Amino acid sequence: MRTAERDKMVEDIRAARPAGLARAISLIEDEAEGAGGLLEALHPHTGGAHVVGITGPPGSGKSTLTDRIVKHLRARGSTVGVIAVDPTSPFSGGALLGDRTRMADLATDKGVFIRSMGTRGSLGGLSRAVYGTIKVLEATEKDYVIVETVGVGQSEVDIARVADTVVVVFVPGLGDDVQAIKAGITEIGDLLVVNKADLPGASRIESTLESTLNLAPPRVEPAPKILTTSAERDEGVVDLIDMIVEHLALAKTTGLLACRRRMRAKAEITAILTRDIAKRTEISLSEPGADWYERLQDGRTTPGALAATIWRKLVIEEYEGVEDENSREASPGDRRGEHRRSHEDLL
Ligand SMILES: Nc1nc2c(ncn2[C@@H]2O[C@H](COP(=O)(O)OP(=O)(O)OP(=O)(O)O)[C@@H](O)[C@H]2O)c(=O)[nH]1
Ligand SMILES: [Mg+2]
Repeated sequence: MRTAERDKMVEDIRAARPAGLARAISLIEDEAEGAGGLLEALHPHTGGAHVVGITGPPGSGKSTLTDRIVKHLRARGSTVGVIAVDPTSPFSGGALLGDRTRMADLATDKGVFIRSMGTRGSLGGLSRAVYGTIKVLEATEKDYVIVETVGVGQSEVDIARVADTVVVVFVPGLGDDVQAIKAGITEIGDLLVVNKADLPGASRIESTLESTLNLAPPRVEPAPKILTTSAERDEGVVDLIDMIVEHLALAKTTGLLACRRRMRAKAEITAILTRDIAKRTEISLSEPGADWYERLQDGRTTPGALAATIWRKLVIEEYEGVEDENSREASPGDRRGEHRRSHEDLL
């Protein structure tokens, strides 16, 4: 991607132009050429949003709750970005019809941007796309970025890595005990919401959560808070928002926020490296005529020696010309992007 093209994209994002935003997010999702450079260019404009993760079992009312939260936040004059992640969907780019329809009345509001995302490839790919999309939305100066993920195993943990505040949604009637304890969910949540409080069984799950928390080993972070909502009836939602705001304020003073942000940055750096190493390994080992397996078989090389060769190639071809932080100049250029292009020319 040329510098002028990238600058235009950054400008579109900064001005929150929906078409520009959608294009930038697609670029990031596809890990297309120029995506790395764009993220580098956006980096100085990030960090200003309160990132809220909302996770919980399928059908627990996360989207309904998010919709309500967005409306209340808009009424308060705040701007909001929403990333709805559906790990079961192979589609992306807003293909989740249910979420779209539900939030249709928000679609014309310029202070809101909603994006649905499927996983496509690996879970690692998903979190990379989510980090990138959060950055894009932060660069539009959204006050809040809400990341909604279905709680199926790893995604709950992943969300904890990206969010400043994690809301875990529970519902009556889904096998209360299993639900509460599963995946140590009470360990990752800052706020535990029992939604569908209009249905029978809500108070039972509330007390199950309380006793689970009482039995849980003490943690460094403040103990999660429990509250009930009925997203459908818009009950308890304002209290939830107040608690989300309160959580951030407390996290700022206690250093928890810095800790979460540090974790997010660390995961992002790891994701960049993991992707590049995997890519370089794939390229090296599938080169036409590559005889590494034969050499391995007859003892001329070892897996460790092959790994070292791949590592050197990575450093020379992928990162050559990318300044490390010691020699980096003040202006963040598109060296990564430029480099990627020359790297691709080599292939
Ligand atoms: N009775 C009741 N139903 C609710 C409430 N909140 C949501 N629902 C209903 O529960 C169903 C699922 O709601 P969603 O908001 O789509 O749930 P979700 O967690 O986003 O679902 P997935 O994204 O598919 O995991 C819908 O039919 C909602 O109308 C609530 O507070 N009470
Ligand atoms: Mg949903």
